[in-house]
Amino acid sequence: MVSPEFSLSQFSPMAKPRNRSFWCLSDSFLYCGGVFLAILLVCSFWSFFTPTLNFSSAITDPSSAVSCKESGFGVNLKSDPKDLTFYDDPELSYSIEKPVKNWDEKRKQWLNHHPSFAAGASERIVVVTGSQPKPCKNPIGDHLLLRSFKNKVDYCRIHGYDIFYNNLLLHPKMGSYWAKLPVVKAAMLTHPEAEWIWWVDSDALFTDMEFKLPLQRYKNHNLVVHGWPELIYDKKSWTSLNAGVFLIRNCQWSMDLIETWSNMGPISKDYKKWGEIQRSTFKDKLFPESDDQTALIYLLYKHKEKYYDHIYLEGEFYFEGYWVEIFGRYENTTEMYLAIERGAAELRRRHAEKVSEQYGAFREEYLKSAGNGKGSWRRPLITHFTGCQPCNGDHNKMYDGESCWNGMVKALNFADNQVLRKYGFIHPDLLDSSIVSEVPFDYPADEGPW
Ligand SMILES: *[C@@H]1O[C@H](CO)[C@@H](O)[C@H](O)[C@H]1NC(C)=O
Ligand SMILES: [Mn+2]
Repeated sequence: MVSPEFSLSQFSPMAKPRNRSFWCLSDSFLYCGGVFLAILLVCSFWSFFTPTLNFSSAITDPSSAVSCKESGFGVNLKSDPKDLTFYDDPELSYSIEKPVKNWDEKRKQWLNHHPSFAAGASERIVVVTGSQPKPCKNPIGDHLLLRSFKNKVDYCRIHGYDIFYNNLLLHPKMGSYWAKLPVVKAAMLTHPEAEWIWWVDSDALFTDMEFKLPLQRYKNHNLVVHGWPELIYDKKSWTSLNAGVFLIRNCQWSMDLIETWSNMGPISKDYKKWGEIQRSTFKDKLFPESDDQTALIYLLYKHKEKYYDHIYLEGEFYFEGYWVEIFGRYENTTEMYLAIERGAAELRRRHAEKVSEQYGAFREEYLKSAGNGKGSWRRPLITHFTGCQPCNGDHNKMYDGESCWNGMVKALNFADNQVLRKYGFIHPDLLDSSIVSEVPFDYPADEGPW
């Protein structure tokens, strides 16, 4: 079968103006987050110098009593008070077939009982990804999936995000491209501490390990996808957005969306009818079955007044990018970044991996002329190997297999180089994964702070 993610057109990036606002939970924690950040800064500062201090006794407000010793990254991993929460409700179900109601209140209540998590909740992201339950048919498929998962783990470690890998069908009927919806819903319930769930397909690879999502830009929206309004409303194309990578806010609006969205899938008695409706609305759709991507486009197209203001169609950078227009540029981008570094000692300076984001921020200064998206020499945040099907190997016939597999290897090594250099090594050849060389120390003494 032709991949439903197969995408020919990734047209000119264009941002849409936005004005209306919709809130779930996010900002109620901002103030609290600020206070907590201050406490945590003090906390880590003090624990460094006076490791024996019992910090909780120094705080008068009991709700903010955080013990440095009991916390991991400032959150208390040991405390789960006896107060009842939604988890104690026998009626609550994780199943895609049972809607969740009043989720905003339930989540808020849980956070009230877990103040160390409430702090910073608005910026917290859990990345969710996965693959099929069985071994891959493609002989190199499992190796590619392993490296693809390592790529995501690397990105998450650098940015302090949690990650969940699913390799089961949580609903037997929700297979292939529909499988993510039950997982995303379950992850929302499992991670009330996270404001966002970031679904990333297994064939999508992070290729800018420093880039951080501009969450501020999405503060009035609940779903972020790579897409273009004119392709939805004028061209009526089933590739007007890509559903292989999306950021979804952990709130009731999203619960409702997932319910409506999955009811166009195989769990619906009208599954067949939805396929026909999709094909008659979006004429370039290649296959008869209803798919998740066209279903989402359909909601935006048919119920614009209901959805458009809440869904951010990110077109300003490669929120995910079509690999065919990207993979020939990795060498050029590498050269351009090296040229920048030759003139900027602060970027070449060796540093701990934990502070990588600071170097990403330094680098922004030099990337102003790089452009964004198609034709840009900026590293693309995500390169998406749509149509390559790395696991089963049934790549779309319009690509030859070699370009798919070589493209993935290049992308993986391109990304790995950004990580590996912090460990002192680098792949000199993007197509040769097994060879590494040591990164020379070239931070000139006369440019250094000493
Ligand atoms: C990389 O490509 C850009 C055009 O996008 C070009 O201006 C630049 O000279 C190229 N750099 C190298 C090192 O090839
Ligand atoms: Mn995909």
